[in-house]
Amino acid sequence: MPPKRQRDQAAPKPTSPTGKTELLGTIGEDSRAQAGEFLTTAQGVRLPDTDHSLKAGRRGPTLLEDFHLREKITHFDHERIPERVVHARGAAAHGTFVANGRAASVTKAPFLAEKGRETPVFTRFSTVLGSRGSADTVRDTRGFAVKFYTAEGNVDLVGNNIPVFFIQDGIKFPDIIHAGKPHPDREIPQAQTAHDTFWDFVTLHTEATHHVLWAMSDRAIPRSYRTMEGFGVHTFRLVNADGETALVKFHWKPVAGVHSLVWEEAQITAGADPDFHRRDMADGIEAGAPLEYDLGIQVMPDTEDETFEGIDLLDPTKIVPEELAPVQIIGRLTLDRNPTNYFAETEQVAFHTGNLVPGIDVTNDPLMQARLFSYLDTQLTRLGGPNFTQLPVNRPHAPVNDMLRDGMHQTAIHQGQAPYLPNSVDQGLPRVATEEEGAYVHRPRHIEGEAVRANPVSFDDHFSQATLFYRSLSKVEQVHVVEAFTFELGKCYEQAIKERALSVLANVDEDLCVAVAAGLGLPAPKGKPAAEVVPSPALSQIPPGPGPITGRVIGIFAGPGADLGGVEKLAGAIEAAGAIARVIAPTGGVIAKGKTTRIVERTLLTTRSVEFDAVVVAAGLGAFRDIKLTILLQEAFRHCKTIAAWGDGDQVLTAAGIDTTAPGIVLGDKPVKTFTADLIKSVGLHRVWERAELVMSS
Ligand code: HDD
Repeated sequence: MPPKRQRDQAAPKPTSPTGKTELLGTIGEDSRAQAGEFLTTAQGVRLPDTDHSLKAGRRGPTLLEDFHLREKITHFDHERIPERVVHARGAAAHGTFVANGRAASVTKAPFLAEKGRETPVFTRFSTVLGSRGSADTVRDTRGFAVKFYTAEGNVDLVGNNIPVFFIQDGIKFPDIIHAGKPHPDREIPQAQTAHDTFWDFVTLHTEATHHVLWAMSDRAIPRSYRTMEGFGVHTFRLVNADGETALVKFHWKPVAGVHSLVWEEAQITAGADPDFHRRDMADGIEAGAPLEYDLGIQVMPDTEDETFEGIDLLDPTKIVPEELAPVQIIGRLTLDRNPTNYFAETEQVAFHTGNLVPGIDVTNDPLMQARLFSYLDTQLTRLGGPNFTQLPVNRPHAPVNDMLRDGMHQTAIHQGQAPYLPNSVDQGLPRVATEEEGAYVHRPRHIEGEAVRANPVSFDDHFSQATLFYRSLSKVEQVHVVEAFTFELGKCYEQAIKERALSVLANVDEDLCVAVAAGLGLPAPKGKPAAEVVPSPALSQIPPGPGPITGRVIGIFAGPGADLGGVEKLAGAIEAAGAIARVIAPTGGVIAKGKTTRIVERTLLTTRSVEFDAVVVAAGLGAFRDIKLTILLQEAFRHCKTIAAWGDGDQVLTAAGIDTTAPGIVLGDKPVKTFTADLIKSVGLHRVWERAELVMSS
């Protein structure tokens, strides 16, 4: 019997022209890309050969007459479009949002308000700074952009995994991005903030401090998209059926919990598997483990001064602590379908913060206001003209009846003779709707004031919430922040920038400043950090107890002579818990013992510890020694991952220098129920943080 195919090894479904028409995403007949059995030109003419150009004799020059050669090369020459100016590196998935009805009191938007309403979505995750081909696991803010194809029109919630932003006014967006992108002379470093220009800007421009603290925390190196929070960042204004308004902040809460990599792991992964996050998402979905998030809202009264508990709700560098305004869950997002074609969907999807439906309105947050201009504008360059809303992935599921005509890449064949209103030629149609008929009617609001280039005075507080964030973290998370600052500033060349950064940190927290200064070998300046803050426990991501292990990857080291029955049993238990079991062996192929066989999915040469959330050594390999296995186990130990072994597998651990009495080491005679339960529980805690001090001082 052939060995059974492992779940994560499922081959991608064929998308090539094999005679069947492949439709793009959820889109209709007219978006057919490939059809028929034969290879053809773009004009549909069948081709006899696509490997040889038409030449004057076998050794002769190529003829201009060769229409197939010219078409093939010309099309290839124009395959690329400009990458996004920010968030160029991304991966996406299709799914569904289901509302639970609890938002009905604050919004009339049916996709949020109606219990049980299902809305198709397309979600793209991204890093901000790196180019399209950069690594996934760099230290950076992550984009979390969701397109809801609602029955009333498309809504885009274009958020990040960090709830605040570097700047309070969108006019400074080019400045922060120019500072964060690689230096313009040599175009290095790629996809990271550990360089002079970034730190130059954020230390001269202290409103960035709060976001910088988040960026130096574990939040900026998520374990996966599955374990990442998302935030709408700005305060939105929701409008209910009675016309009442509320000020609201959006949160995506991952069902799998909020978890991160550790820094060394993130760095190794950037080399060993630059596609780590996109692979993890695609493999998880393919293995039947969809990504799930609850959508929550913090609801604040829409008062004249637009503040809540002293927090200016128009300031995007501020959060509202969850303890002051609890996050109320209003629905669930499930991402369960991989895109069919990366370019057509993930690359061409165009988000826009101004894509809204009745029931959701914007506020005067000056960052949000600038974004309302930028997103539509950028697509004109990126997607080559004004008709990108006709691309299958951008097309609304609601009926579209606009008066927009012609332009580059027009693919619609518009009917009628009067693309203007009022008209009589087309019987006055289409007509405008009333609010009752679903029109987006902007709420009348009183606006008055002098034209000034200035901020509200409350925007001047740049440090108190940075202090709140740092002091709300657990000890181990604080150590990670200290290490991140020390690493990043240690990569700067300019002494003055490091010193300025320390003077900023002195205003955040004295201990933080002293620890970073010590790492840099510089004196710690004195500042004026907030004396007392009430910590917000919700800001720490250490889980209070074991969570689900859906989509986690557990490596089982086996090989010739291993207890294969045990491997099968353990793999079954891991998969039953929603995780992925991968067998690692010294060489590839199939391991067989008696009638049991198992495909080797990774060899010691093709893998690295960073691929796994936990590593288990099977019985039967007690005498096995290999430096690559030693490194794998030591890295897993250092990164505070669960390590397990049964039978004589513990000898392999000891030989690798692993202290088998340390926390998070699961040992047993056989992979029986208690063994697997302990393993799953330990992985559910994400990391064995009790081990942190041990590995930090080793
Ligand atoms: Fe932005 C892309 C999120 C501020 C201008 N932004 C972009 C994407 C995300 C965000 C997730 C990628 C969307 C995708 O996957 O295609 N941006 C944010 C958040 C911000 C923010 C959460 C602050 C709260 N952005 C921001 C400002 C400006 C822009 C202040 C300009 C004034 N953002 C853009 C852009 C991009 C973009 C240039 C590049 C590609 C695109 O829009 O489609 O328009």
